[in-house]
Amino acid sequence: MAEVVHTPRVFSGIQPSGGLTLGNYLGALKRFGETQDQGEMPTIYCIVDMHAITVWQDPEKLRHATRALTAGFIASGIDPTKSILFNQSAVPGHAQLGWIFNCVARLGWMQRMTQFKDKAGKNSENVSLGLFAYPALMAADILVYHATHVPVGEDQKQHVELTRDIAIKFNNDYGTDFFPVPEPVIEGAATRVMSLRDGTKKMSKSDPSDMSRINLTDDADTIAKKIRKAKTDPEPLPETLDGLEGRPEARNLVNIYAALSGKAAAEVVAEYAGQQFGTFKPALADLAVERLSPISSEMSRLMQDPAEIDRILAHGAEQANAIAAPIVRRARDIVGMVGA
Ligand code: AQP
Repeated sequence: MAEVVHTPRVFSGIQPSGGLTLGNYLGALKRFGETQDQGEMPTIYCIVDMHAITVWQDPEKLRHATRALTAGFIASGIDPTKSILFNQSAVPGHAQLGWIFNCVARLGWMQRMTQFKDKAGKNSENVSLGLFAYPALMAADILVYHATHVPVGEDQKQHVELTRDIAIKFNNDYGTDFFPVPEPVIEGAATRVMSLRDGTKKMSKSDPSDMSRINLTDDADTIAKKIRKAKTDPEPLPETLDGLEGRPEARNLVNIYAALSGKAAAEVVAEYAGQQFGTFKPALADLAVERLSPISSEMSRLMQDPAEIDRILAHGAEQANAIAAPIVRRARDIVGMVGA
């Protein structure tokens, strides 16, 4: 069979499962905007509300978080006239293809997903079926647009790899090359931003401790306080990156500084070599406030007009659906389903 060359296209999403964190910004949003501005490939960005409800969400809070996340995308540089920006549940193709992929993915594959194990913990009998099936829906999110490039943080690498397995199995099972096999794009100095309280745990919007993360909506004083109280060790900063070996909290703060300043982590370490955290932390706090406060004020401005946010999402959903609908139609046809 001649190999089909798929047109490069970027897709990624974020869950409205809470407020945006510095981890979401550095691992995802900042890079989404840069990819859009490079203009090499069409960019499709999604607020994945169907993923959010895999764990209980208060309906009013979910509505608010969806709009706030949309404001966060725009405030971080995603321009709805350049990228398609919409919420997942407004485009039926995600659920339609998600079901087909539930029937392609194997139970054993899903059981190996570390994020499910982490989120379910000891309570795996009691979590939703949706949480278990999440990665198959994520595969549909990506492949319903024939996306070839998926910018994500390190924590989502395994799910994109599963998407590749699903695309390959679908193509093999049905003797086709209909679906592209997408690549995870994991780049930058902060592909895994860690909790400010525990350098071995990822910074997460659903962490019960607000002190563990910097929220994009935190004001300058809160950002400075969280950085000042961030866990570190008593050693000064080393001369080279090797000196951060076994010092996860110190490494995390250096990575955050590097990602926010656009410098390499090695440069940051060289600049602050021999200095104590009492000097480094205020410098990091100033940098974080400088970078994040314009985003936070733009988010508040946008949130004053929720109807405009809804219009942006509706327009994005229309554009997304125009790409997804023919792909779903063809996938259904390949599988043997009839009808419009
Ligand atoms: N700490 C992080 N460092 C770097 N990247 C991160 N991302 C999330 N946390 C970090 C990236 O942000 C994108 C959106 O993630 P998501 O909302 O879909 O789900 P998540 O990865 O599970 O993020 P959270 O904040 O931890 O959400 P909850 O707490 O609801 O599970 C992805 O590209 C992710 O890699």
